Amino acid sequence: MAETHAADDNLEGISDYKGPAGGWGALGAVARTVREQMKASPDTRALLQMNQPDGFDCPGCAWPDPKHTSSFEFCENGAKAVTWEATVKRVDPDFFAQHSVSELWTWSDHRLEDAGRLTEPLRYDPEADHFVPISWDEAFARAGAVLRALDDPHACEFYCSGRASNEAAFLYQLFAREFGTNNFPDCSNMCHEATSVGLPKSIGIGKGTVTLEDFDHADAIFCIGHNPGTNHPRMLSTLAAASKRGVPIVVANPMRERGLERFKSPQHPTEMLSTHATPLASAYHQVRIGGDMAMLKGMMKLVIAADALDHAFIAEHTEGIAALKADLDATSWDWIETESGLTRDAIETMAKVYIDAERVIVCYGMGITQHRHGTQNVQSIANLLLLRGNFGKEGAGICPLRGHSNVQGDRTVGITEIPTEDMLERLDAAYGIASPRAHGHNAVEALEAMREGRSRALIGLGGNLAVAMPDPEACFAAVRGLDLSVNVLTKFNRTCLLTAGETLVLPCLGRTELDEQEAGAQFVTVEDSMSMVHASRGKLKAPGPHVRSEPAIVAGLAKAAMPHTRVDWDGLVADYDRIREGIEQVYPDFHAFNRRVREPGGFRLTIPPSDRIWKTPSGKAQFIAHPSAREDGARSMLLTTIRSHDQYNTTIYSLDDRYRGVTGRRDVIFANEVDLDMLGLAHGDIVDVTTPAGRALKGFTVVKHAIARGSLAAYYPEANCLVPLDDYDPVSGTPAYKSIPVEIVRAA
Ligand SMILES: Nc1nc2c(c(=O)[nH]1)N[C@H]1C(S)=C(S)[C@@H](COP(=O)(O)OP(=O)(O)OC[C@H]3O[C@@H](n4cnc5c(=O)[nH]c(N)nc54)[C@H](O)[C@@H]3O)O[C@H]1N2
Ligand SMILES: Nc1nc2c(c(=O)[nH]1)N[C@H]1C(S)=C(S)[C@@H](COP(=O)(O)OP(=O)(O)OC[C@H]3O[C@@H](n4cnc5c(=O)[nH]c(N)nc54)[C@H](O)[C@@H]3O)O[C@H]1N2
Ligand SMILES: [Mo]
Repeated sequence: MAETHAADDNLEGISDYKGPAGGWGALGAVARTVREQMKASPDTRALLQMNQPDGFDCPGCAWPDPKHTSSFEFCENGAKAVTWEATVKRVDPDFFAQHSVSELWTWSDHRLEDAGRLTEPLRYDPEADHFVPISWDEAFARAGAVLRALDDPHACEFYCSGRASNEAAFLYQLFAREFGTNNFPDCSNMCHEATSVGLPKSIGIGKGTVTLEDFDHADAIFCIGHNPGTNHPRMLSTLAAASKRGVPIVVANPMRERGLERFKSPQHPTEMLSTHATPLASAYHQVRIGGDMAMLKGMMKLVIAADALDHAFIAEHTEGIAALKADLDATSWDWIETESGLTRDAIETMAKVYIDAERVIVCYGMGITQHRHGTQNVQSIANLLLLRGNFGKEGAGICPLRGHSNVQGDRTVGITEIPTEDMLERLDAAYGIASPRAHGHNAVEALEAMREGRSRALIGLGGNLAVAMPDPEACFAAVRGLDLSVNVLTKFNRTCLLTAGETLVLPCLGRTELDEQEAGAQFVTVEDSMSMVHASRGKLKAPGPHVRSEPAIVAGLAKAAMPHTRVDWDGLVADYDRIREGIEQVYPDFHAFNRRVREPGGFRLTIPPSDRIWKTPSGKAQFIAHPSAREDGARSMLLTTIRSHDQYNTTIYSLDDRYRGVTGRRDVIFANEVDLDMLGLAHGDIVDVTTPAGRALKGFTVVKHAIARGSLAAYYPEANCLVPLDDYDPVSGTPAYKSIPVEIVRAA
C-alpha cells in the first residue's frame, strides 16, 4: 500500500468543491476581480455595458446572446476578461526601465500580465537588456526595414489571435496578401481546425448549424468534450432552461465538471436565496480520453440495429451510408468498450436518448478536436446526426463551441492559409493587388519553418504563440532565431521576452475601449459561434494617449512594409465603414453590411445546411467512415490538458480553479483513485510524468479526482512541454493537446 501520511503535506489548497456552478461563489469572484484590477475606477460601469445593444461584445467567449439585446447577460468569467483588460495597472516606460528582460523571464505568466496594460511602443535594446520606449514612426520604420529586406515574402508569418475584430483581421489579411503570402498561423489552428476542415467534407460548411433559439426546441442535447461552466458560462443559462423543460442533457467527458452538473444562476434572485440549484446533466458518461469516436460508433451501431434511421432524409440528402454501415459492422463491441472506457449498457442508454428524441443538438469543444484523430471525431458526430436527419430542422444540429470571441469571424474574413480562388479573385479585384496563390503555413507549419530558419519574421496580432503551442523549448528557440518579432498586444507576455534580431511590442486598444478615428468614434464587428454578426462599441478611455487601435497598427505596419502599396490604408482606418465595404465586396454574404450590422442584434450569415443545402462537391451530405484502429497499441495512460476556471488561454487570472477544488496552485495532475492504487501512488504524492520520447513534467502533485480510468489531466500551458510539435491531427494540423501518452511515477 502506498503511504499516505507524507502526502498530506503536499495537499495544501486541494479540497472538494461541493457547491453548484455559478451561485454566490461566482458573485464573490466578480467582486474580487473588480477590487483587484479596477480599484475604485469609475470604469466598473464597463461591466454593465457588456453585451448590451449599444455596448461592446464580451471578449470572453463566442457564445451568442439572446438577440444581443438582453438586459443583463454577463458572467463571472466575462467579468474577469473585462476587468483584466480595464485594469488600472500599467506597464509604462518606468516599469521597463526597472525590470530587465532577464529578470522578467523569471516572472510567472500570471505576474507578467498582471503587471498591467501596455501604454507605449517598445523595442528591445540588447545592450541594456531592457525594453525601451520608441515612437510609433520609429516602430513602424524598424519593422518595415526588416520586412522589406526579406528575400521572400513567405518568410514572414502573420499570426492572428481569435480576439481580433473582423475589421482588424480583414486589414491584416489584406496586408499579408499584398505583401505576398498566405502564411496565417492562427489560433483556430490550435482549436477548431478539425471543425473547419472536417465539417465541410460532411455537410459543406465548417461552422455550427444551430441558433440559440434551436435550444428552445431540442428534445435532447449532447455535450461532448467541453466545459461550459468555465469556458462558455453564458451557455449554462441555456442548458438550465432546457433542463427545466425536461430535456435530457447527456454529457460525455472524462472529468466530472461542476459546470455540467448543476447551476445556480447569479441573475436569478429566488434561486440565489434558496438552496436549490438547477441540475444540468441528466446522464454523465466519463468516457476515456480519446475514446469519443468509439463511443459514437457504439451509438451509431445501436441506431442502425434499432432501425431508427431517417430513411427518407438519408435517401434524399446523403451519400456514403453503405461504407459507414460496413465499417460499423466490422467494429466490435470489445473495441468500443476498451477504447471508450464505457460499458455497452452505458452506450445503450445514450443511444436510447438519441433515438427517442425527434430533434437533437450535439455540442462539442476541445475534448473532441485536439486529438490526433480530431477531424475524424468531428465527422463522427456529423455521421451520428445525419443518421436521423438532425440537420435543417428546428431544434437540431451541430454546435461546435468556438473558442475566442471572434475566432470564427476572423476565418470568415480571410485569415486562412488555404484561401479559395474565388475569394482571392474578389480581393484582388477590390484592391488592385495580386494575391499569392500558393497555400501558406498553419500554426504547426509556421513554427517548423521558423525553427528551420525558412521563416525570418513573425507578426502577432494578439496571442502568446510560443507559449500556446506544443513544445515550448522548440518554440522559444524558433522565435529567438528570427530577424523580427512584432507583438501587437494589450498586455506584455512571455512571447515578447523571446527576443529576436528586432523585437517590437506595440500597445493596442482592447474591445472595451473607445476607438476614435478621423470620422469619429468607430465600432467593430464580430461573429459568434452561431454565425451572428454584430457590432461591438468600446466605451472606456484608452489606457494611455499613445495606444492605437488594431486596424491603425496593421495599417502602419503595412505602409512601412510596402512603400508602393496599392491600398489606401489611411482612408480605411479613418472610417471603418470603408473596411466593411471591402469585406462586403470580397464576401457577398455580407451584402448591405453597414446597414444590416446597425440593426439591433445584427444578422446571421448563411448556413446552407440549415435549409438542407449541402455545398459539397456532389451536393449531398456525406457519411464519412473512419476505420476503428487501435491507436496506441498496448494503451498507456493518456493525459489531457485543460483550462482552469481562472485562466484565459495563456492568460492566468489567478492560481485558483474553484470548481475542481484547487486554490492557489496549478502544479497538479488529476488522476483516478483506482488507477492511483494500481500504480502504487497516493493522493498527494509528488510525481513525474514522462512520455516515451523522454519529455517530462517533474515534481507535480497527483490528486485524486472524478476522472475516467486510464486518464490523467493537467493544466495548459504548464503541461505543453509534454506535447511534441509534430504530434498533431494530420488532416487539420491541430496539435494533439488532449491525448498525450504518458507514464506517471513517484518523483525520486
Ligand atoms: N474563461 C475562459 N473562457 C474561454 C477560454 C479560456 O481559456 N477561459 N478559452 C476560449 C478558447 S480559445 C477555447 S478554444 C474554448 C475552450 O473551451 P473547452 O473546449 O471547454 O476547453 P478545455 O478546457 O480545453 O476543455 C475541454 C473539456 O474537454 C474535456 N476533455 C479532455 N479530453 C477529452 C476527451 O478525450 N474526450 C472528451 N469527451 N472530453 C475531453 C475536459 O475534461 C474538459 O472538460 O474556450 C474559450 N473560452
Ligand atoms: N496544452 C494545450 N495548449 C493549448 C490549448 C489546450 O487546450 N491545451 N488550447 C489552444 C487554443 S484552443 C488556443 S485558442 C491557443 C490560444 O492561446 P493564446 O495565444 O494564449 O491566446 P490569446 O488569448 O489569443 O492570447 C493572449 C494574449 O493576447 C493579448 N490580448 C488580449 N486582448 C487583446 C486584444 O484585444 N488585442 C490584442 N492584439 N491582443 C490582446 C494579451 O496580451 C495576451 O497576452 O492556445 C492553444 N494551446
Ligand atoms: Mo481556442
